[in-house]
Amino acid sequence: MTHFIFCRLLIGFLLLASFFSGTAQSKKRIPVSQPLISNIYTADPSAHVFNGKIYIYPSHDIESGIPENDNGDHFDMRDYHILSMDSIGGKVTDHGVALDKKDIAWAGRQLWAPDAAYKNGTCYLYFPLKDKQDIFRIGVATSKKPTGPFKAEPMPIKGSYSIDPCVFKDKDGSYYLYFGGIWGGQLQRWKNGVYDSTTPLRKADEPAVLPKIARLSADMKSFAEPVKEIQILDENGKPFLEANNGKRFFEAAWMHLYKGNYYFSYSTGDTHNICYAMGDNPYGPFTYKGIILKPVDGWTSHESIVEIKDRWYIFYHDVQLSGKTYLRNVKVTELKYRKDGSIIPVDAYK
Ligand code: FUB
Repeated sequence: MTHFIFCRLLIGFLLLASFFSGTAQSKKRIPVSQPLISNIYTADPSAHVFNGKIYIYPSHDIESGIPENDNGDHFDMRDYHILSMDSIGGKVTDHGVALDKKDIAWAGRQLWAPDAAYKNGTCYLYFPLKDKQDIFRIGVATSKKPTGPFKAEPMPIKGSYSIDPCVFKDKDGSYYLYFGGIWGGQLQRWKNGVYDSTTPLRKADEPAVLPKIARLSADMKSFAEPVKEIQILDENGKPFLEANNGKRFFEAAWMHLYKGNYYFSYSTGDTHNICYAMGDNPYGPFTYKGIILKPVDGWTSHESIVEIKDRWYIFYHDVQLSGKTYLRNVKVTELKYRKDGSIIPVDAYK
């Protein structure tokens, strides 16, 4: 009798388990795009067209074995690989290790989201990395080829801090570096150029922390001016408070020009949106306009937006290959604008 009851219970348990796993599967979202490569994990794709070819500068995710926390210690990346392709949908080439942490004199840990510019036959790779005091700085490395190998400058860019550099070439040929990220990106710990590791995150009723910008010098290796703050305003011209975490800046700055207007895009981090705000010059202020990319699978979201052969694309990442927040894969899908210049939000899943 006991055996009979045990068998009935076991069958019941198995039926319940299969019901719930079926439900979970039916909730799995169907991606609109596939990972660009699957031989390594990649994230934070900064895409550019240099001399008619598409280059992608991503983070290279690895299994570090470090437990996950809000500072992102588990994102302990150690090198960069550059990807290239001749056209969207074409073959993607992984060019191997382009820069290794062991070759950066000031390196502490964590090579996070990079970006690159190509000027007068030299490619400049901008990268965030913690120094030996565990403070994020931004370094620059150069190569004659967009795919590297890159040689890092002996010191980080003077006056640089935090993460997620985005290098932008303006209409007049000037280059600007946008940067910053809160939480693990440490931006909340900086005040007037001074770092304080004990500074807490902003409270809900305090103004949100803002991204930073500096024009680059002609040699692309230093700031040509003091770092400035970028204002992101709501539709009433008011800065966002920290409480408005569905719209305020978190990380992943990107700038692109469309029909003469400046589109500053970014991730809202803990609410997982990629948003944009518009302005009429590189410094802003920028007025919030809406969501570009709805939350993707995984915790982080990070975009780049680029025009390729008269069409616009958003490069992004999710965790389709691994299901793990820190082992991501880069993707691309088309981006469309309405006639009034607003962006039609992208859903990365059907
Ligand atoms: O890849 C590490 C960090 O995760 C990046 O710097 C952020 O933008 C987020 O994607």
